[in-house]
Amino acid sequence: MTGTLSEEDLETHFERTIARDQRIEPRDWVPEGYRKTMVRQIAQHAHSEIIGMQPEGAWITRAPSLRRKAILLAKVQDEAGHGLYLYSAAETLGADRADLTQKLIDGKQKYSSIFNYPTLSFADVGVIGWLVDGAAICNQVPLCRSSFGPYARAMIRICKEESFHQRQGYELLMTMMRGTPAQREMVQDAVNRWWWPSLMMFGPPDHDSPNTERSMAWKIKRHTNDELRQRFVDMSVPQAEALGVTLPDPDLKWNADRGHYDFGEIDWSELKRVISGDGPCNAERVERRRKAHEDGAWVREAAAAYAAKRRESA
Ligand code: BYC
Repeated sequence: MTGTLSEEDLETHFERTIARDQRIEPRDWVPEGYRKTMVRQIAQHAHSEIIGMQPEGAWITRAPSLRRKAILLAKVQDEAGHGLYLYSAAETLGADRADLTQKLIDGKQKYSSIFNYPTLSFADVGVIGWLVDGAAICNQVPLCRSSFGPYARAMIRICKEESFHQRQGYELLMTMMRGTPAQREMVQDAVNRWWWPSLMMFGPPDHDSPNTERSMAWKIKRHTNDELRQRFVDMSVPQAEALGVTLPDPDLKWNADRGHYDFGEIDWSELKRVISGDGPCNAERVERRRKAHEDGAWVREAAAAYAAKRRESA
């Protein structure tokens, strides 16, 4: 079918599909720029889910009760599942999973800046659930309407699981806030450390975001980085009040004219530093991923050998 159509016809068909708000599917012709952008975003997202297992995974052996351990194990396993759906979505665009993993390990592809910060106390597990998963939901709910079908569908399931993650984090923090003064201090300290990095998860400000315009035109992104960041701030302030913690921003205040909370200037040089590999835990995170990949080589080889044997005997 595509063989009989010119590149121009294919391009027109693609643009019309986007304009009608219909989904692009793996069988459809797409411009090379769209394919590259989608692979870039999906791969970064998949890498974030996989690397994102590390900061919380570090607390599985130190969880304070069997209940907390079971919850944390389930959550970290969910993140692995999200990574796997996303790598599968990238494969529908012709990307190769082994190649993507290699690019992550070689520092040629990015993952979310947020996972380059250390988890210093168990309160961090709660704050990651509340703020980091909360920011992820804010960013990802609109991606359920993203123009690329396999990505949008993966997002629906991921968002459902992220909602559970966010609630478990908030419930953990509520419990700690009802505890001793030392526990309340731990929560406040974790909020102080994670608030600003959570705002950075939404990416650079719109005037410094080279990909937004194109991705919005292709309906990959439905909102700009700043729009989603504002939504997250507006959502988080009443949640912080209900929890009884202070968000570490003296400029945070309701602006009746805008109908939004104003907030302080984000340290964009920190985001740049962390993205470029120089955050507090970048080297450790990538090294751990490299080792896990190498240690798992025998499993991949065994699975491939078994599949080949099955094919031969079929
Ligand atoms: N960190 O032009 P821009 C989770 C990069 S995991 C690192 O605005 P775009 C969870 C950006 O990629 C959820 N890099 O880009 C897991 C671009 O670089 P390149 C993770 C960042 O794509 C475990 C450059 O900066 N979520 O929830 O239009 C436990 C310029 O940016 C960051 C996703 O992956 C950053 N924060 O917009 C718990 C969401 N920000 O590639 C929880 C999917 C920007 O041009 N991704 N960069 O070299 C997106 O929605 C978009 O890609 C972004 C960036 C909003 C992140």
